[in-house]
Amino acid sequence: MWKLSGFVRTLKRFYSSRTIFALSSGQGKCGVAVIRISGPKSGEALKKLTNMKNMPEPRLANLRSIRNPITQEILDKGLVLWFPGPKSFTGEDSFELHVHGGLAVINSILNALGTIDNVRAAEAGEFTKKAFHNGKLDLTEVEGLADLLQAETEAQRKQAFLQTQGSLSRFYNNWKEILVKCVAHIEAHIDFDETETLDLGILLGVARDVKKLRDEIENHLKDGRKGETLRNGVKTVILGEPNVGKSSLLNLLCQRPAAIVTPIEGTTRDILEVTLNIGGYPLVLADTAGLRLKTDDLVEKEGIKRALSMYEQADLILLLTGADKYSLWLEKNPESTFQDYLQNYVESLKLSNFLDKKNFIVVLNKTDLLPNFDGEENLIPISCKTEQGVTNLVENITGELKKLCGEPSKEHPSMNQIRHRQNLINCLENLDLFLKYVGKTEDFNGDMVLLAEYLRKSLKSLGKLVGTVTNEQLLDVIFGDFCIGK
Ligand SMILES: Nc1nc2c(ncn2[C@@H]2O[C@H](COP(=O)(O)OP(=O)(O)O)[C@@H](O)[C@H]2O)c(=O)[nH]1
Ligand SMILES: [Mg+2]
Repeated sequence: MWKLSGFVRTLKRFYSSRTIFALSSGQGKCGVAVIRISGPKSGEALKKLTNMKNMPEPRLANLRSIRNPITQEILDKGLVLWFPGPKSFTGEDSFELHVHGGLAVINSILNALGTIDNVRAAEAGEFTKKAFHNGKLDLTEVEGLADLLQAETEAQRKQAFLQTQGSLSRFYNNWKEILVKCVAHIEAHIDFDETETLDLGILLGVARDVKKLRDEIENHLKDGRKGETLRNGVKTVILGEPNVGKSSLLNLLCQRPAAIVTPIEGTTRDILEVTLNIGGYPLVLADTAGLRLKTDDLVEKEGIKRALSMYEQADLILLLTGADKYSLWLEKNPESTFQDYLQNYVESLKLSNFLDKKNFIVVLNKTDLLPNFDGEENLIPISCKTEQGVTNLVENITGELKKLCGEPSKEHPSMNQIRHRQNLINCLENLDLFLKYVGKTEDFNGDMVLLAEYLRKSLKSLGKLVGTVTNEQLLDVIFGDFCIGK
């Protein structure tokens, strides 16, 4: 055990010994650029760049000339902000320069910083890595920060922001504390109770806590689909027979002619994907080849195969049909309902078990061709041509997205990465092994050492989740997601 903490200490020393700098604002010309410096040499670097005798007041902006420390040439005039550790993002001494955002200005200042001994350019995510090693952020908060930088919609921003504020980490640390107590109770028993009879009361209490915890984790895992779906975007596929207006609908929803629309059947072959923001939720919308059974065209056949495979993977399905086709069918089958038509339609498209799927919206397009259409339950009438009904469709899609992604909240944060899922499943498995081994607690006479081992393994999974148990490979993956300067 202490070998590991020795390793962590070495790592910490390694990371905190370096002083790094980077452009933290975006690349390219801009009004103001922010350059960040962090590490033990920060104070010295600041003095060298500004010729200040004393350190400026912490966290207050100072307007200063910024110089090349060797030539003393003034490179720009800008704001200097001094953040002495530990009250800084990284937990170390650090400062920011807010300078003019021209490329030559930025380069001259980065070059000037590079002339200072033991100060070097940062790698991607290195500032955040320092913050992690200095205990400013745990691993789920680091991931939240990476997601916050990537977030494209309001709901994603909310989930990521809450995570940076410790919504998940509070959850997991609370579970960790419960488990630590359970382990302590069992281990105390092993240490002191070798000869005496087992205190069943203690074991009963621990088993009860473990049972409650495993149920909570199981619930959290179920709910986690929502967080994952929100983080990755809701995979949505438009399906239907050829020429019902699938590509027209995609174009309408993304407000640009992304897909080719023609009256020729079989126009769309490849899957065409666009990412949209609908009601603050991320929608990854796929247009597909029209489903028809009889085609000799090899390319179209492959397109249909791909459409059917999207059908299997999608979170949400928009099933499209045409008002012209529906009215023809009504003429032939005057007694039937839309439900009958739908049944027949999905069978003819070979969409197996469609009506058993939970998340689909049936859309009747081209209602402009059917002026007397009264509407039906469970179907959204639209016309891509006149745009009638599209607002209603978007509202319905938003409703589905809310169901699929949930509404991020501090009280019920959702796990949202495979890494979270794996560690929680490992934790759950060991808790279940514990409970199985305890069996009927009233007549337990098994091995306490083994029990403690199961709990310790679950605890280790939670440790991996928040980052108290870690390895460099995993950290490289997580911090590799950041850009330089963060
Ligand atoms: N009248 C009418 N025609 C439409 C409507 N939506 C699409 N179309 C036409 O139907 C044809 C097929 O459209 P397209 O989007 O390519 O269908 P897809 O094969 O399902 O992708 C094109 O000629 C479109 O202009 C609509 O709402 N009303
Ligand atoms: Mg098409």
